Parts: sequence; C-alpha cells; structure tokens
Amino acid sequence: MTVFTSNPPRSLDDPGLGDHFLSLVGDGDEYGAVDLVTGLLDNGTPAQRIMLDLIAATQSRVGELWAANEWSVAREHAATAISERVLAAVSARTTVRPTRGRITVACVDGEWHALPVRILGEMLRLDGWRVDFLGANVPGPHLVTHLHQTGPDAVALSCMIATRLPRAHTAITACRSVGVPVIAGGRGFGPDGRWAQKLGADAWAAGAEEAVARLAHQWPPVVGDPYETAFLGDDEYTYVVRSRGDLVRTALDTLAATYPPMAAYDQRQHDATVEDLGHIVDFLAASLYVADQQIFTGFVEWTAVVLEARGVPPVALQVGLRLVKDQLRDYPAACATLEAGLRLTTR
Ligand code: B12
Repeated sequence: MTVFTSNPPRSLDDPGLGDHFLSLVGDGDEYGAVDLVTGLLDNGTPAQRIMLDLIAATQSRVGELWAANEWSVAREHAATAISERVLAAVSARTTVRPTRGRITVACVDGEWHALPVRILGEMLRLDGWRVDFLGANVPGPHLVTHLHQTGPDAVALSCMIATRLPRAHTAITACRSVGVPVIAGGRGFGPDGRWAQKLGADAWAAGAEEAVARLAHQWPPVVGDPYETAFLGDDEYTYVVRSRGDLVRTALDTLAATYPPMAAYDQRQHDATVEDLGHIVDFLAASLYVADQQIFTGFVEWTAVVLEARGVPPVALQVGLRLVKDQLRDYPAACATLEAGLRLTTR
C-alpha cells in the first residue's frame, strides 16, 4: 500500500489513494483524512469528485469489509463518523449562492443511512439549489409540516433498506398530495428504482450525479394523480406487520425447544437471533407490500453471505425461514415468498 507521508496526494488518480484514505478512516485518523481532502481541494480537485470518488467509494468498501466480518460494527461506525466529518470539511470549503429553487432532502421514517443522501444534498447545493437537509429518520407528518413551512420545488427522499418501503410510500403520497413532487433514490428502491415507480415517486435516480442532472434539466416532472398509487398492501401484509412480535417470539420459543445448542447461547448470540428473525419478518412484509418476491429473495441471498462470513451454517437461515413460514400457513403469498427464499438456501 502507498503511504503518503512526505508527498501528499495531488489528485484522485494517484495510485493507492483510495487504500490510503480507507486506512485513515479505518484507523480513526480524522485529522489525516481531513488533511488529505484539503490537499486535494487545494490542488484543484472538484469537490463533487472527492465526495463521490473518494468518500462514497470508501464507504462502499467499508460496507464490504463489514459484510465480510473483517471490520467490526464499531469500526464501521467510527469510519462513517470520519467520512461525515470529511464531507463537512469539503462543504465548508465550497460556497455556492443558490440560483435554482429550494429542495428538501430527507431519509424516510426509520432510515438511518444519512450519509448517502447528505452527499446528494451537498452535490445539489454545489449545483445552485437551496437545500434543506433533514437527515435520518424523518417521520412523514413532520416532513409535510416542513413542506408547508418552506414550500420547496422538490423533495429528495432516500430509502437505503427495503424494509422502509411502506413508510416511503406514506411519505411519497403525502408529499405529492400537498403538490410537491418527489425524486426518490437509494438502494432500498430496488436495482433500477422499480419500487420507487410502484410507490408513485415522480422520478428516481441511481446516484447523486444522475439526480443533479435530472433536477437541472427535467424538473418539474409531469405529475400524475397522486392518489393513483396511494393504495398498496393487502390483508396478508397487514397481518404480518401486526403479528410481528408474536411471529418472532414464537419462532424463538420453538427454536429454543428444538435446537439444543441454543441453550448455550450468550446474550449477544440471543440478540443476534432475535434481530435476524425480525429481519425475516420485516423483509417479508416489505415484499408483500409491493407484491414483489425479489425484495425477499434479495434479502435471503445477502443474509446468507453475511452469515457465512460469520461462520453461521446455512441451515440456521433455513430454520429461521421455516419457523416463520410454519406460522403463516393460511397466508398463501407469504408462504410462497418464504418458500422462494427457502429454495435459495437449499441450492
Ligand atoms: C454506514 C452504514 C450504516 C450506518 C449509517 C450511518 C450514516 N450516518 O449514514 C448505520 C450503522 C446506521 C447502518 C445501519 C444499518 N445498516 Co447499513 N450500511 C452502511 C454502509 C457501510 C455505508 C452506507 C454509505 O454511506 N454508503 C455510501 C453511499 C454514498 O453509497 P451509495 O449507496 O452509492 O450512495 C448513492 C445512492 O445511494 C444514491 N442515493 C441515496 N439516497 C438517495 C436519495 C435520492 C433522492 C437520490 C436521487 C439518490 C440517493 O446517491 C448516493 C450518492 O451517489 C452500507 C454499505 C454500502 N455499500 O453502502 C451499509 C448497508 C447499506 N447497511 C446495511 C444494513 C443491513 C444495515 C442494518 C439493517 C444493519 C443492522 N443489522 O442493524 C442497519 C439498518 C438501519 C436502518 N434502519 O436504516 C446493508 C443493506 C443490505 C440490504 N439488503 O439492503 C448495507 C448495504 C451493508 C451490506 N453490505 O450489507 N448502516
């Protein structure tokens, strides 16, 4: 790995720069990381490129290292905090007076991934928008109050994890019903944003750069009837959401009674099992809500990789899926979805 001690990096093309920045955020070297980007800015690197090609790209690598169990959750949290600090340092060095309209940038209710959409907010600010950045976890009613108070031209809504899609739908419907069009983004809306369309978003963009272009050249969009896509979710979805606590508890009790090694679980293993079962139910509910099994099968594929990296045998995921399925015999769509997930674990 290149270590830039005496020769500070001059451009994003310097070999080893990405590795070096990753090691700085991974070692908690906040000042080193800020110095590095300050040097890049001084050498004329555009702030947008630093945000996307360095900060965002490094965060994706942090995610891979966490998923592979090479980095602990604490190390990922610390690295993310430094990325946020670096982003703030880049922002502080760039002033652009607003020349376009006003835009509200927010995460949906229950969505804690604020950094990706913060990068979007900064990119929009640099493109001349007046940005109101509301950050993580914005409940729908508060979002609407904010729209009434500020009258923006658009809402940029982020959903990074598909379990938040029902809440995203509520927010999209509420924004559109007060006449503010929504651009959606974040991996939670699906590989090509297909669920954003289903939930009635006026536009979707894969990343910040695409969103900046879309908002500059294709805004306001042609807005359809906000109530056309207002109703999703059926009896099965409602049942699964309402019974979440019971589904997880019963699965846990059955597991404890039928899987002797669980008796030796420590608190951490017990909590992880509760969390995993909760994820099964939450992704199932989201899948039923938008009537697309891919949300669930994608979750199963991803979880299998994460568990494997932690030495958990594939049978554990199978057992979890079966324990939830056994409780949902009267719900055909839920059973079919869980079965599709089970098939993936037995391949
Ligand atoms: C840091 C992080 C966290 C932090 C977030 C802190 C913060 N302040 O942001 C914390 C610890 C809170 C967290 C929590 C969780 N996380 Co997390 N997290 C990450 C991580 C490592 C980095 C996120 C990031 O900053 N990415 C960098 C950004 C810049 O990348 P990007 O997605 O390309 O960004 C672009 C687009 O998303 C888009 N975009 C985003 N929003 C919007 C909005 C609009 C309008 C538009 C147009 C575009 C747009 O524009 C961005 C810029 O170009 C990712 C890994 C990853 N690869 O992203 C996992 C990841 C997203 N997390 C994941 C998971 C599972 C979780 C948890 C469920 C973990 C847990 N067991 O609790 C929770 C869920 C919390 C919740 N309810 O939200 C998974 C999601 C997997 C899946 N199946 O969906 C990932 C992918 C990790 C992994 N490899 O498995 N996480």
